[in-house]
Amino acid sequence: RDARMRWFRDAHFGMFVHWGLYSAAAGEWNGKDYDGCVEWIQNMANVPSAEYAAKLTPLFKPKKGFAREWAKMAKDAGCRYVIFTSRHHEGFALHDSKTTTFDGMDVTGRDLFREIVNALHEQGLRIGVYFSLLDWHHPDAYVEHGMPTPGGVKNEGRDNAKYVAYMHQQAEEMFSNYGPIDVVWWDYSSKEIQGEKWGANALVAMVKKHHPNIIMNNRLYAFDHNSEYTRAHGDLVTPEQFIPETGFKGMDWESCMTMNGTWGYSRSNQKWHTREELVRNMIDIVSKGGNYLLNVGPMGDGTVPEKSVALMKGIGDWMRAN
Ligand code: FUL
Repeated sequence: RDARMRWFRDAHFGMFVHWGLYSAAAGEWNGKDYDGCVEWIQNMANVPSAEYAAKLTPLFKPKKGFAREWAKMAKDAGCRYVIFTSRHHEGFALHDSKTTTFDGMDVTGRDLFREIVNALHEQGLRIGVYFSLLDWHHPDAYVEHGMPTPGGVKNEGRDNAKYVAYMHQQAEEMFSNYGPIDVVWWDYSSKEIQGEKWGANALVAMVKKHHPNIIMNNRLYAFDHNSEYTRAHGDLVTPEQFIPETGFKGMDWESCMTMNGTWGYSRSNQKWHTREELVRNMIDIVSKGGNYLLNVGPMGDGTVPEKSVALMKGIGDWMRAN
């Protein structure tokens, strides 16, 4: 494990990217504004998947070279790795999938996953794939036990095994067709739905077959940072929007945090942290042995908001000066 974790422990700083169809909604649905965490807009506005897809797919128009901009920005800021949302809870997958037409290739005519991976490789960055276990699009995905139900769908008649097979197939496409991948960031399990409900052992075996040295977060088997169960299964504890008092004994960890109040792009959310705050977070995290995974939420066309670009640049300047 030590050898496998070495690059990650030396990395200190990574960039998180939340980008999907929700980016094109920009935090607004039918004139109503949903302030924070707007990658959840389908859920918050309670939109059935068909309506969601019909409205957003025409608005989701990635500009040429968007991924190169991300990669260059991350590199200049001093990041060693980038983790991007290959599919978030909405279920829209960025790659070219044979399992569905709800994917990058069918919607935009481009393999967006490949564009991103290639751009990161060109900059010599390590690559992490965020992969949502939840899926608000697939008609058989589990929605009970406190899991969100956009559109008010019920679990009756849903065949979770069918969904799990589909989800595994999508994961295998991503982990077998795109060259080296360094981190897999599952998201997420609840108390009721975790581990084998996702077919976790087979999923992990598949990923490790393709990438024996991959680093895996703790959200597939559980979400409880302190449980033995979590610790036995993941390489990585993932405190979200906080910095632990003392780190996590015996585990590597990574604090993921936003620059404003949302992961996905919002036109209206302007509650930005200052560069000073972000630099202090970095110092705090790194001094306790963790990594700082700082998020940007590009717009529907892939453009990173100006304010985020400026903050990333500010961190890069600080990194070079220190
Ligand atoms: C959570 C997700 O539900 C959020 O939307 C976001 O992706 C965050 C990093 O993880 O579990």
